[in-house]
Amino acid sequence: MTTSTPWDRGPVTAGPAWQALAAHAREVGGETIRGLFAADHGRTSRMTIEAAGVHADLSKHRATERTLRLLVALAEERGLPDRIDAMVSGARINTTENRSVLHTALRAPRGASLVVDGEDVVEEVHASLDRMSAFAERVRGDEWRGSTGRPIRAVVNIGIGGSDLGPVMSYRALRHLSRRDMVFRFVSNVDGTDIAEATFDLDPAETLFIVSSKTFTTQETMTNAHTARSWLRSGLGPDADVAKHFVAVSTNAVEVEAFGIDPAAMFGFWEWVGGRYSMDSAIGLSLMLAIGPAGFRDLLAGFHAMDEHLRRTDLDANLPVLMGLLGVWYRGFFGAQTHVVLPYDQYLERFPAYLQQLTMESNGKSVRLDGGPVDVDTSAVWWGEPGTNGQHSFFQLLHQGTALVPADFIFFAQPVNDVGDHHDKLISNVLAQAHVLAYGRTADELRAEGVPEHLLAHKVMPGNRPSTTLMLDRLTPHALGSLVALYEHVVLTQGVVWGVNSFDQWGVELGKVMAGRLLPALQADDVPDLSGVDASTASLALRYRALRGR
Ligand code: G6Q
Repeated sequence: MTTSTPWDRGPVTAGPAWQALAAHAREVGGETIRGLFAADHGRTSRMTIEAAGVHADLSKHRATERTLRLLVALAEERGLPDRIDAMVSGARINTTENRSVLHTALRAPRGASLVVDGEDVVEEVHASLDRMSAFAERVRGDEWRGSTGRPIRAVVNIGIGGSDLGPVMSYRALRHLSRRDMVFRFVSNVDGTDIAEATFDLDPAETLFIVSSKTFTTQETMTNAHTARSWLRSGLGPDADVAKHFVAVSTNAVEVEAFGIDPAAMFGFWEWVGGRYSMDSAIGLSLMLAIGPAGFRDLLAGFHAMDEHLRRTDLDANLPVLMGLLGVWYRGFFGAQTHVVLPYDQYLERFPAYLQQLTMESNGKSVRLDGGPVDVDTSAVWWGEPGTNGQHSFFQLLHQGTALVPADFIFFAQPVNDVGDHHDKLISNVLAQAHVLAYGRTADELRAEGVPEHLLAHKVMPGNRPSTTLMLDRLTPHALGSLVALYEHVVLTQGVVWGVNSFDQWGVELGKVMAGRLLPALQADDVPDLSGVDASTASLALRYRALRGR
């Protein structure tokens, strides 16, 4: 049964915009990127957009200006402008959880105001930022000390999913700005190896744990938090004041207190911040400890600049909207199953992993807002690795494989580490890859280069493989904020077109319930209760028990 919401637009293929795109795709399907450049010398300047410090070249796409116009018409038909307004003004667009979606309020400037349910959320955000900043200054200034009086030199964030990926990605991205006399670690996996390796060389007297969990009930995080407490007690002695080594980031004060963390050492946020949209809330406390409050505010300013671009720019010049729509184009009309993100910057090593959650947990859906089935393919599988490493592994498939994989190249003009001519070499590689993907190499060109006939077929590079190039000046907190917000809004755009709720994640629940049922069966002293479990799973569970001597 379907239930209507104010934002339902029904099946996307039923509208004229999708039909127009389908006809257009048949017309331009045979065009090549080479051909498009040859026919239009002004293409690059017209298909390049500046947005919040991001210089984006969209000209290496299998798209004409008419394609973009038709895609924009689709976004309009699906109600994207209304949904952007609804989101930023606090409407409950996360309909299945009856929640507002207000991550844009997390980076609204001080003095702005947004009243939702009688509360000025921007005021609350800044009050929270002020508390975080004061705490960060105390730790960084050696005022907050451990139970033995020693200053904090190691910070360990314990969290998972949205409470881990943002903190670890952003710390790795900005670690050149971090306190180099402190170490920062991130523990997420319930596999004991994660916390064991994160703590093995740390001194408990100098270690602060941040338990980051919106719900404060997540199995992995609570298990790791309890283990961290035992590790502290065994290192510092049973009478140590472990409270000096723990703070919490959560929306659940009751559970935080039940764990034994003083609510005064809890940094709150709000139910309208989704986990994968939370790195700029108090969930970013570990990053603030690393780079300082001023750096964190610069990050927020970068997010806000991209939010402003989204809100104030016409759809046909709106970078996140156009990038999102190009993704819809390849997914809907070219059968592209995956999308690769290739940062040519070692500091962005976890950026693809961060985007995997943002994109796939948001839009990996097959049901529309009204409960009806989606009628087109939704989220691509997102993946990626920093360049140039990927060039020596999976780029072969990008260049000559049978799959069409749209790519995003990301790089910074200024190196953080200006070592010899490394940076020029790095940038020559990123430019070369995007060019070669687009243009390829024909048999005639290879012949002219003297390639023998028997190798021609093997060496032909088909080209015509689309990419976006994103160039930024320098990897600052501001630049990182703009980039993350860019992709948040790409996700929003795609979710609105496909008609799904990008802000829930019901698909992750059943596995948690099942693990909760299996755990007692794995641990039972006597005959395990495996009723209701399939034969294969039961057999594996019994074999596991036998190998563990149970
Ligand atoms: C993100 C998801 C999910 C969540 C984790 C951790 O959007 O909801 O990844 O962040 O499951 O949840 P807690 O923060 O509640 O521990």
